[in-house]
Amino acid sequence: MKKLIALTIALFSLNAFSHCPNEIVLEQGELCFNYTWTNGPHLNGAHGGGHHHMMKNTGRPMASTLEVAFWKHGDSTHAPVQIEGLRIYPWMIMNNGMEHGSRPETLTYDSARGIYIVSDLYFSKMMGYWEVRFAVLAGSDFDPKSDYVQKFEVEFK
Ligand SMILES: [Cu+2]
Repeated sequence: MKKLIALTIALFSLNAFSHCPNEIVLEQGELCFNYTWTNGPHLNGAHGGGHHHMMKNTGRPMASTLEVAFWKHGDSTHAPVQIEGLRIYPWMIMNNGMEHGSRPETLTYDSARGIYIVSDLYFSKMMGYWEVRFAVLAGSDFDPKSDYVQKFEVEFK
C-alpha cells in the first residue's frame, strides 16, 4: 500500500512538472497539445432527417468548434507552437468498415492567444464513431484515411 501511495505521488509530481495531456510527434520534435470544445461537439441527425441537435429554426446541422494549443514537450510555460501545414479534420469510422470525412473544416490560428481554432466541424449521427485527426499536409497526394499523425475519438454528451 505504501509503495502504491509513493508511486501515485511520484506520478502526480511528474505530471505537474511536465504536463502533457496529449502528445504528437512532428518534424519539430515531440509536442504536447490540449484541446477544448468551445461549441459542441454536436451530433447531428443523419441525412438531414434526424432530430439530434438540429437548429430549431433552420433544421440545418450544427457546427462544432474546437480549440487546440500546442507546446514543446517539457516546456512548463506552454509557449505556443505554430505548425506549418497543420490540418485538423473530422473522420468517421463506420461499423460497416467504411470511413469518410465531413464537410471542409476551417482552421485559423489566433496569434494573440497562441491557439488554433477549428470551426465548421460537422458530425453526423451514423453507425460508427467520429475522430478528430491531426495531419501535416504533405502535398496533393494527402490521404485523410492513412496520412494522419495523431487522433482522438469525439465524445458526445
Ligand atoms: Cu458515416
